[in-house]
Amino acid sequence: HPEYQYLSLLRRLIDHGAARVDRTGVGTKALFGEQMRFDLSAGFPLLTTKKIFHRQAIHEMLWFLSGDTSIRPLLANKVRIWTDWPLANYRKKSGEDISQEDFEARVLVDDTFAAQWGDLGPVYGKQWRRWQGPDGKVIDQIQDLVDGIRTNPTSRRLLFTGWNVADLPDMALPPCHMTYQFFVADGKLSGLIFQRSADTLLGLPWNLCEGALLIHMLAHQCDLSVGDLVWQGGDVHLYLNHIPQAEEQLTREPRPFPQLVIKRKPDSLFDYRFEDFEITGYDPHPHIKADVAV
Ligand code: DHF
Ligand code: TMP
Repeated sequence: HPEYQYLSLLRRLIDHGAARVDRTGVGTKALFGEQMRFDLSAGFPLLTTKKIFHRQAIHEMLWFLSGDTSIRPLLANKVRIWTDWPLANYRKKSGEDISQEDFEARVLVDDTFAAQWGDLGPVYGKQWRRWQGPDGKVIDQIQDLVDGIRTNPTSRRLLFTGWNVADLPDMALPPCHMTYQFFVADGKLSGLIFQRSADTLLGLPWNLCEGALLIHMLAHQCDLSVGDLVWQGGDVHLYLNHIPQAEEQLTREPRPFPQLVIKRKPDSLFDYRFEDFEITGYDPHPHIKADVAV
C-alpha cells in the first residue's frame, strides 16, 4: 500500500531523526531530503491511518487559487487552520488577551479589523496569481501554467513558485510547499511538490491531499489523465510533542485510498466550487488530535 511510504517516514523520523531546536521552540526530529510518489490513477492519496479533514483541505486549495490572502474567506467556510498566526500577531501587538473565537468573529464582521489583522501578507495566493514584477507588471503564474500545459506540454518550465524573495519579510510564514513542477507524458499529467519544511504529522497529509487535488484539476481542465504526485521534502520533521500520536498511527493498517470525483467541468481552473468535488470510499481510522507549533 502506498501509504507505507508515509508510515515508514514516521518510523525513520522517530528512530533516526536528528534532534533539532527549531523556530517554534518545540523541538523536532528531522531528516533532510525525502521523496514519496503516488500513482493518482490508483487512488486519491488521502491518508487512511488517521482521518484527514478533506473538506477543509479542498477549501484551502480553492482559497490559494482565488488569489486571496486573508483568513476571512476561510473562516466564512469554517476553516480555522490559519487563525493561529494572525491571532498570535494581534495578541502580541495589541496586548489584548482575546480568545480565538472572539478574534475570528471580529475578522468576519469588521472590515477594518479584518484588513488590519486578518491578512497573512503576500503569501501563496498573492504569489500564485498576482506576482508583482519590478516594472509593476502583474504575473498570473497559474494561468501561465495552464496555457503552458495546453500549448507546450513537453516544456521543462511548467512550474510556479511562492518563494518571492523580496516579499518574504512581509509574509506571516514563508511558503512551505514552495515550488510545483508539472510533466506531461503519454496523455498523463504528473506534478512534483518541493516542500522546504514539512510538519510530517500535521501539515504533510494536507499538502499531499491538496497537491493531488491540484493535479486532478489541472488535468481535468487540460483534457489529460492523472499521472504521479511526487512529493519532495527538504527539512522533514516530527515535532517532539507529536511522537505519541505518530506511534499510535504506526499501529494502524492502511485501508484502500478513496477516489476523487469531479462533478462538473467549469470554463476555467478558477471557476471550480467546493460542491464540484466529492471524495468517495473514504473509510479512515479515527482522527488523532495534535497541537500545532506556532
Ligand atoms: N505550522 C506548523 N508547525 N505545522 C503546520 O502543519 C502548519 N500548517 C499551516 C500553517 N503553519 C503550520 C497551514 N496548514 C492544521 C493543518 C494544516 C495547516 C494548519 C493546521 C491542523 O491543525 N490540522 C489538524 C486539525 C485541525 C482542525 O481541528 O480543524 C489535523 O489534525 O489535521
Ligand atoms: P518554518 O517556517 O520555521 O519552517 O515553520 C513552518 C512549519 O509549518 C513547519 O513545521 C512546516 C509546517 N508546514 C507544513 O508542514 N505544511 C504547510 O502547508 C505549512 C503552511 C506549514
